[in-house]
Amino acid sequence: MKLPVAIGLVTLLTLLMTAPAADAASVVRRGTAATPAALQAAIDSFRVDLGGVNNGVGGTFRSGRREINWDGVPDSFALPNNLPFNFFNSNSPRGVVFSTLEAGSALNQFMVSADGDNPTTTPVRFGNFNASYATAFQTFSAERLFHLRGGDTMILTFFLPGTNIPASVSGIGVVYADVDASANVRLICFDPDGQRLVGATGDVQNNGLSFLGVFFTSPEERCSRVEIRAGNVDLVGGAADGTGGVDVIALDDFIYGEPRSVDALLRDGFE
Ligand SMILES: [Ca+2]
Ligand SMILES: [Ca+2]
Ligand SMILES: [Ca+2]
Repeated sequence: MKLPVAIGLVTLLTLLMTAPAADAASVVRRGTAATPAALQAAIDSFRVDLGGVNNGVGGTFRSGRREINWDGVPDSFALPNNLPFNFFNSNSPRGVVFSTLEAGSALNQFMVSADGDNPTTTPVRFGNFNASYATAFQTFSAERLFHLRGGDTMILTFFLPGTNIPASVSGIGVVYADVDASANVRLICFDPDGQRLVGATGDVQNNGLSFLGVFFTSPEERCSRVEIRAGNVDLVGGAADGTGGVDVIALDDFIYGEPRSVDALLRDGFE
């Protein structure tokens, strides 16, 4: 009668040894601030977490990071116009492509807020949807913000910049504007096999800025797909923030590790 127990124990040990170590090597960083200047230290610290330098636009590198602050997007791709889903792998290649979870008329549609001297005099900081948004939202980097159309959750997938070769990153951090409830800000990273590696919620800062970042300390854990939640309503609907449980949240700077292909990682021995 002892044999089945022994086999069961061996099976259990085998399962424990082979089961994926969820979140084992992930680190979550959070920060909040009433002003952009007060958030700077958290941003700089995350840049150090990722290591290397900002690799800018195009090319491919063994280390470093990419950043998107939306501020260089031309008026023609900012509100009232849409931002193409592949703008940051085509127009300005930084190895990331956007998609949405929600079906319908706004599927895979994205928008960058208007700047102060745009040709259609569209209000800044999404004030075109509801005048109160321009007060609730401030920028970390002036003067554009970002959000998807028709929903609160979007997906990022990574490629070698300017190509269709799938890639993964060592981590990602996002700046959020006007987080009123922690559950309305969320980052989830999935590995190239579609397995969820880590999920995290953000910190509240009404009318201010919140930072939420995740990165992996093990070079064998890589994030190829990121799910980002920002708010609990459709920004386009114009619902007033703070009334009836409505929490609109805008996105500012994205900071993520250099997108690298599986082949490149194998070649480098996961360096
Ligand atoms: Ca910005
Ligand atoms: Ca608010
Ligand atoms: Ca809000």
